[in-house]
Amino acid sequence: MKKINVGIIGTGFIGPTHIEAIRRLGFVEVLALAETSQEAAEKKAADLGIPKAYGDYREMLRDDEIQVVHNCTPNHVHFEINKEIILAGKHVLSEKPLAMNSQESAELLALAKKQGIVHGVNFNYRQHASVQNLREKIANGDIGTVNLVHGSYLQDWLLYETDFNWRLAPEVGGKSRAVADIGSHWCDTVQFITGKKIVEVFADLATVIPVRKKPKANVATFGMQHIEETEYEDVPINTEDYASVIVRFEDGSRGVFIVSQVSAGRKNRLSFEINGSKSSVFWNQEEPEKLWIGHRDKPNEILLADPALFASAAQSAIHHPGGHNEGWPDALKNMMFNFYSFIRDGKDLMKDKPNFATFEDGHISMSITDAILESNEQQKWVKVVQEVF
Ligand code: SOE
Repeated sequence: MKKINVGIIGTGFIGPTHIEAIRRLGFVEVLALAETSQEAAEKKAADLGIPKAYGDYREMLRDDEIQVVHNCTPNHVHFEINKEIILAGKHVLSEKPLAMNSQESAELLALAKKQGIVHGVNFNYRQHASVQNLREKIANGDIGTVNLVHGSYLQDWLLYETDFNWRLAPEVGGKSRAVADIGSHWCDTVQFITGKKIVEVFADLATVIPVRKKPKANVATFGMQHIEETEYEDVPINTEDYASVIVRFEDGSRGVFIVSQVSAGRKNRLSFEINGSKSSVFWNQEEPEKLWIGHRDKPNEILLADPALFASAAQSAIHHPGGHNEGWPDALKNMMFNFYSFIRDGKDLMKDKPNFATFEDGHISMSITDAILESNEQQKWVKVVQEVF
């Protein structure tokens, strides 16, 4: 079988993780990458063992051998590049956020539908085996009616004033930082699991570190910089380190979450508890194999991920017998498998249901982020504009 050929734009923190996940599939080839200069592209291509290197992504979009393009660039260029990928007639897998606001994401969704290409957005946390299994459990009524959904997404890689990254600057990262960057994952994951949309929000955002010391050199996402080793300048920060958000779901059920990138010891802790009318569940991305199940009338349980104990619809998300741990890279591989098998099998997003997040989900996510920003500014409840084009 001829492999599906892929080109990757952007090779910072996330691009190489896409490449690794794709390589585990076997039926997809990373044929090319694009960087901001020919020199940088050639160096990365040599490091990562990729045949073609482009110093201009537009040239890569003209390469007829490439069928799918991944947009792994910084947020401020997502919109423009996604648009060009779609107009070039390639399938697209974009990093979130899809664009800088929901007007732009609506435009992308409409364009992607018009062009009839396959579009995906990398909401990878819904691809954890335990998350897929939990969705089935909830759909089967195992925990009863979902009444409450609460949790947080906490990180510590921006804890110190000397921590700096392009995500902090609104002109590059976007007007919202912690909410768009990680709150978006929380919302996508809980909406996926419960099957319910967030329709209204009330938000309080804060910039815990209002002035940061920006190193003269670039620092990669999750990169550490030690102040004594570098020159820096003081930079005022206008994007949020922290948010607390109260949410209402479409069926009237309630929830609340906080996001923070300044919580020492929390590396990438997306967690949620769901309280149903029969029982509760709790899951934490830092220990993705464990699902806590809480009862009122009998002892609580821990379900360790195991194919023998999973719902049949979640079997394809788990690849090893229980105790052979799967984690973040495996969830990303599941994302890639679901996206690429959809393309390989000639499926069509207008007819077939995908098991991955599409630009529709990316647009919903942008609408929630916009509503959160508006709520924070106006200190009132704001409805999420949910129309899908
Ligand atoms: C940085 O906060 C980041 O890399 C996010 O951008 C990702 O979406 C998340 O998966 C991990 O943290």
